[in-house]
Amino acid sequence: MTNEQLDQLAINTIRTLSIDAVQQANSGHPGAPMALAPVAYTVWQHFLRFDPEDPIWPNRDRFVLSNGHASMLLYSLLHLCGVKAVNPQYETLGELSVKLEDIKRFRQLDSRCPGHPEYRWTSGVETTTGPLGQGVGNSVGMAMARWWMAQHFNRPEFEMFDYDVYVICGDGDMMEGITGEAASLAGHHRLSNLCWIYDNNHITIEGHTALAYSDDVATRFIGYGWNVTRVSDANDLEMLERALQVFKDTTDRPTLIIVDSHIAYGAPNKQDTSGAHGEPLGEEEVRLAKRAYGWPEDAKFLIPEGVREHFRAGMGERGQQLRDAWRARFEEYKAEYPDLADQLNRMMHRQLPEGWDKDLPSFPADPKGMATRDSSGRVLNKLAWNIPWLMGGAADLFPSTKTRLTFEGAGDFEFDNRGGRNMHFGIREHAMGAIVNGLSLSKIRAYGSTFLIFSDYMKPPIRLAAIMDLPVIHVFTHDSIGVGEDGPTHQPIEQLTSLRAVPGLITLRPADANEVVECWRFTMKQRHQPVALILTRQALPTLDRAKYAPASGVEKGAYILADAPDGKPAVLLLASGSEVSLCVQAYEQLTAEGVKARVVSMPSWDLFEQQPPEYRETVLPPAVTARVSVEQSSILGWDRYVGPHGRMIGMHTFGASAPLKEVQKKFGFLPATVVAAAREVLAGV
Ligand SMILES: Cc1ncc(C[n+]2csc(CCOP(=O)(O)OP(=O)(O)O)c2C)c(N)n1
Ligand SMILES: [Mg+2]
Repeated sequence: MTNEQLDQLAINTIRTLSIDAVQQANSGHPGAPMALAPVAYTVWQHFLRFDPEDPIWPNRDRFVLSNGHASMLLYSLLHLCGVKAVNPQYETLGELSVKLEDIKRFRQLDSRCPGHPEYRWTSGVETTTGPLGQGVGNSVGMAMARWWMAQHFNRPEFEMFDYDVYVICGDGDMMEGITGEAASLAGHHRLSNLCWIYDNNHITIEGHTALAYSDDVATRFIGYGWNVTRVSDANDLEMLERALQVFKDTTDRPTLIIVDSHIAYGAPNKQDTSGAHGEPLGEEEVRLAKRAYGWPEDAKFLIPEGVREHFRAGMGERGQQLRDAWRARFEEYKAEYPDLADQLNRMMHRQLPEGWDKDLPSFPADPKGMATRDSSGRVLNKLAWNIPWLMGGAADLFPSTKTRLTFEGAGDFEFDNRGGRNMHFGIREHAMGAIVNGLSLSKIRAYGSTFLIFSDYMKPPIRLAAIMDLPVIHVFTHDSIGVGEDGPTHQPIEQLTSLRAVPGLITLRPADANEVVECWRFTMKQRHQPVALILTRQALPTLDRAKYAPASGVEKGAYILADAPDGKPAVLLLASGSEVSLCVQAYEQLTAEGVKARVVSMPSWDLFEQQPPEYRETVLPPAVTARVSVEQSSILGWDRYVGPHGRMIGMHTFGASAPLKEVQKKFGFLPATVVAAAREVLAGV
């Protein structure tokens, strides 16, 4: 067989595997894989620097399928290229990541081929995609990470990082707003290692894109500062190669390749229709499509002889050689730069350097205290000093979120300073979330920050970080009506509740500066869990830890901060964050009046729920049913802790624009209100 024939055979194998898997599952999207098989084939076989034997080799090129509904395209490639599985300990296993059996069980329980590609479930999948726009967003973070790592790790004679990022995306990605944000930032940073391939097929679910879309995409991207090129036929391998070579040769801008394709290419009745998007072709159409490809019509899941070997000889050989050379270079690097090599090793295993928590501040008692955003800024700066790969930024709110790294040499990440560690995401919260995920997928310990109210603008990537077990850090300040004058548009009500509802996301709302230290300490130790740190704008008293319990209780999610003298309280006061000191004031008054009260600081419901029942019952004794919760947030969920006899002091409406003190008075966040509520629940028992 000639090479051209082998190319065609491989492409048609991708197509037919995809068709058969979707047909067998009776669910899925056959059209895009059929159309894009030659595109993905060209990228993988001729350009991608990826070793199937070692899919986590740090300098591998990344491939992101942003149109995740075309998942069978990726699964077919992973199988045919023989990509090996990696376990959670980052060890490569002998077995295939995607077995033919998995493809036959596409979209079935426990198959490595779920409906949409899932990072950490299927080795070789670089990020979880499906929610359109997220993959392209992630890719910008991956591309940025390469530049930072190159700047940090490369040395003369030792080019440790020079990887590229390839993305396939569709009309859906192009329409989503996040894509504009991400492309704008990528253009600004001149990320020349980033290549998006746009499947311009004019079809989405409802039909022709003309129903809702008439952008001039090329002009749009030229405006973003991208290099734009076109391939007018997705089946033209030569032109595809040429376009990809243009990308390789472009050193000052990211590249967009607009590829005109025919969804469900080869299916005589479904080609170019939305009917090929969301449902199987149907037995008869499958037969006709196979006939069009010159394929045996009745064969199912057929992998002709020579196809696997063809991939092996192409991308497999190239990847293995590059990876082996990199590993050998790394051995020399280790001898020459042992510190850097150690950093790289730890980073890739999501470990921390020795002494990562040295010199963390400890804050003396202070009734005036400070805002938790301020203590957080101080802790973060120490941590970042100790951990070279801890970095991130803000969505144009550095002065407010206090997340800027201010020590000498921290610098701003810019196209002419790729070693900078402060990232200016601009006013692009949604892209910031996706980019932080991309940085984290590249093993940078990344954070993003904005006002808590704008977490709503980046909810999808917050959720995806949790799905992917990424240890990203979200710093959300201005956490309540305590914001004051900015008013109801800027005062979060339901945001805290909604973050608490995300499975796997740990929400921490510290009560004072020393709890902030412990929250950060806890956060840094996470290897596979995202954390949201919820911080105040307004000053909070720094509690006297000689008098009250130490802040290390934070790690348990909730702890007894102040207790009845005999340890047998009649009433429990529960609060998080800024309302803890309010409860302490009420506690002091109640104690002076002879009422046996306990204050429980609850920075994290999530962590508290992970404690054994004995601990939880020690903190919240079931016999004590007189309980009051206090939080400047929606009360939703607090009933779980205060029970049917308790009282919840919280927000039932939006806030109001006024100075802090007046807002707190209007909504009842005063010691007197808490004391009165405590007396009421005690009387009711
Ligand atoms: C954020 C988001 N909104 C909606 C969907 C549902 N959805 C999945 S695919 C799709 C249409 C995508 O069209 P296109 O990207 O052109 O893919 P094609 O049909 O051409 O393969 C939609 C609306 C989604 N996955 N993500
Ligand atoms: Mg489309």
